[in-house]
Amino acid sequence: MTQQTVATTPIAGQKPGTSGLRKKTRVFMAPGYLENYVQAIFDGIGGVAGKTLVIGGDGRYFNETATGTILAMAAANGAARCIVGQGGLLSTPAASHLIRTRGADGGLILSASHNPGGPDADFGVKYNGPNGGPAPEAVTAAIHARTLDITEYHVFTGGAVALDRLGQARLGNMAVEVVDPVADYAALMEELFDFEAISALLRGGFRVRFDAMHAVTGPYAREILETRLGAPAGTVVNAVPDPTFGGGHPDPNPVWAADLMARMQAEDAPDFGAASDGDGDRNMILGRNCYVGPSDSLAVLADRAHLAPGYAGGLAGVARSMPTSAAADRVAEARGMACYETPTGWKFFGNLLDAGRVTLCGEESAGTGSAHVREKDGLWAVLLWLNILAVSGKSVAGLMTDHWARYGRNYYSRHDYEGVDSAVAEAIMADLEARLDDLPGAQAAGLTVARADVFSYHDPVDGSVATAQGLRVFFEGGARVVLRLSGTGTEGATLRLYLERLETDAGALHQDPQAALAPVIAATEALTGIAARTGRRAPDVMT
Ligand code: VG1
Ligand code: CO
Repeated sequence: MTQQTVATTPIAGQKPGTSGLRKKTRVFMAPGYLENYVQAIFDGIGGVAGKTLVIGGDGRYFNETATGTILAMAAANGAARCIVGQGGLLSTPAASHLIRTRGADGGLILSASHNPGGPDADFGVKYNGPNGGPAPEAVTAAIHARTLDITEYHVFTGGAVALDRLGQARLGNMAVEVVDPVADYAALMEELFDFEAISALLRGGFRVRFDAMHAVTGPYAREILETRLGAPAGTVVNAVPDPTFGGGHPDPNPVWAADLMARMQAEDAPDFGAASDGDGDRNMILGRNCYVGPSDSLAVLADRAHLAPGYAGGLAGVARSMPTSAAADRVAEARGMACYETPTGWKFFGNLLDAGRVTLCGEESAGTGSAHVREKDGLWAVLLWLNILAVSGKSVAGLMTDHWARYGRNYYSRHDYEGVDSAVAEAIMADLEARLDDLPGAQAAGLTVARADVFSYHDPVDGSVATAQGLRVFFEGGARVVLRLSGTGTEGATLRLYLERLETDAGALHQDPQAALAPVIAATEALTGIAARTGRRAPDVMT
């Protein structure tokens, strides 16, 4: 017997969140747990018999073992072929590209993204469909439904594939192709960007520091920035994927990339700094003494993407998640482009991209991407920035100053309260939601509420509706706050506040965002009592 069918029973809590299923690594490692969920995915998508799947992950602890298990299960479930990154590695955008370019039926990506890795940290599994994008809501609902009535899973036991060896192999009747995780992705980047211009910039002494945060983008950034574009060796730091990401959070924000932040403020700071997350889909952009907020980054890229060859024909439109600032909307309006507002999570951009309605998408959570794949893409954003800097001849700070002078500045910050008692977090949300209809006209710390609602999204392409996507309070004068609970955490609840205020007075464009947002922050506290109810004096993370 080279194949086993193992009896299993539904396991509580296998409900995919914003981006696949995330749990503590030890939960995934418990006997039969990963298998139970992977079989639910296979069953939920109508089986994998005869199908081609792409498989890979961000290199975190348990990645390689899980890759082997998934291959064995794909073989036992009759898949025709699996394309897997060498060593089980694939960044999320590279996996998306491989699904598309190889015409695969879908893929499984092993990652908990920016969450830490290790036996006591986090692991995750997400399923992407044939367009290369995260499974839409209807598919995750089918997968979840299957987790509730699953009775058995199938696994091939007649051998394993050496994941370190490039080339063709077999697992029972299934073909396995172990590919270089970087090659196809790097070729795509060469098509989209002006490598000659970027290379001339880098050889001309423009200094870059890219922090891969011990995660999956190390090999990608080394190949593209150092080998193909000629940046000096050492431009990419923390470049070797490590199962525990060096013990840190591979989260490109000012808190977790503090070392890069400090270097970009030093006297001999490089001209450009960037970082990416665990699975390579997020990005942080920095200039000397200049942090570019993700919402602003989306707006600048939307304004100037045409400077890169892949976007020379202009953009069909731009989409942003609802909590992302409206900076991109102002660019879209000025340039006569379509503009869409979607719920949090990349899956909601898929239909707009597939229908050709938008070319660029972004989220305030450090995600930017385009129609080149169906995921957000950290290195892509870095290369588009470098392309724009090379062609415009400006500094990062210079581009931001120009941008705000032209469009005004959407002061923006996200405040996260992490590991909050779930009941407390849910009560804060429920209490505010119950009062939304009464809020218009109410005073809060000197601001007046103009309107308040629960965001729901009507997909203009397939007509599907997503409800309960966050609470919004708009104030007179244009400021707003959004509240929502995270769908990617593994412990307690994470309460997110998204704060925004537009400033068009040229004399007031260079304040610290926290100071500029102080009235909105005070009004939010007055409306919700978060500090008192959580016992926290300040948010855990401010971006
Ligand atoms: C977070 C972000 C969201 C992002 C998601 C997945 O979700 O807010 O914008 O799409 O992570 O990103 P939540 O539900 O925790 O707010 V990644 O880089 O984790 O795939
Ligand atoms: Co990620």
